[in-house]
Amino acid sequence: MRLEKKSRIIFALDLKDKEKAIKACAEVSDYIDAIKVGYPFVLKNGVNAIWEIKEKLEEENKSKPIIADFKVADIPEISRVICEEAVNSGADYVIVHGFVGESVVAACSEVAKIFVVCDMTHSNSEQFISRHVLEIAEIAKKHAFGIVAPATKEKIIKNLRKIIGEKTIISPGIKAQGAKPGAAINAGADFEIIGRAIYNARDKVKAVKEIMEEIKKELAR
Ligand code: BMP
Repeated sequence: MRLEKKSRIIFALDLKDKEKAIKACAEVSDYIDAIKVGYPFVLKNGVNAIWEIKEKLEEENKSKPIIADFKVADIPEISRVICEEAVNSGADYVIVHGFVGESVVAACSEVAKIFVVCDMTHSNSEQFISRHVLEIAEIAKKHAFGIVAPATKEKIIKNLRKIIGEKTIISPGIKAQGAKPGAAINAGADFEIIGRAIYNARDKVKAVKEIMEEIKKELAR
């Protein structure tokens, strides 16, 4: 399923409780462009639970692309198998680490549409991955559908956009990690990945609608 730019919000689903997670997806699905499913959900409920999200959304005519956030970082042969299994489990896209090198990224890209993590949002990312962000982006440019870039580092997003051209940039770090909704898009990202600020809200629809407004205002600045 294709990733289309509408609200430009990707819902980061890191809830462990399956019923709550699936309900949250159904509730906000009219206001999001994709769902990024992370380890907390998959390790708790099994990878086949991704199909349950898909089925629920299909039933309600609200299907969205699924991004499996497995941050794949194994040797090429095993990374390829992980990506294949993610696709067999219903993922439309798979997130892969770039720091492990080009052979891993290339192997994954043969079996899945991948996003490559080029840098990370947490401050300690400076210790290792951030030092190689531009080199990782060069690898992603050759093999990936897109990249993951930190909304907490707008200058890095600007630089990454120059390297990767038209490829898709998805950016986490909004609200709960300090970045303002819309700031990453203004810096060159295509989508903003948002989890806790939506799924921890008592009224999730209200929360996502407010974020949409904040993004609109930021983009109009
Ligand atoms: P939240 O909006 O709750 O902070 O969630 C952010 C999501 O993005 C989480 O699923 C996290 O695993 C992911 N993420 C991140 O926060 N920083 C990164 O550098 C890379 C990520 O994938």
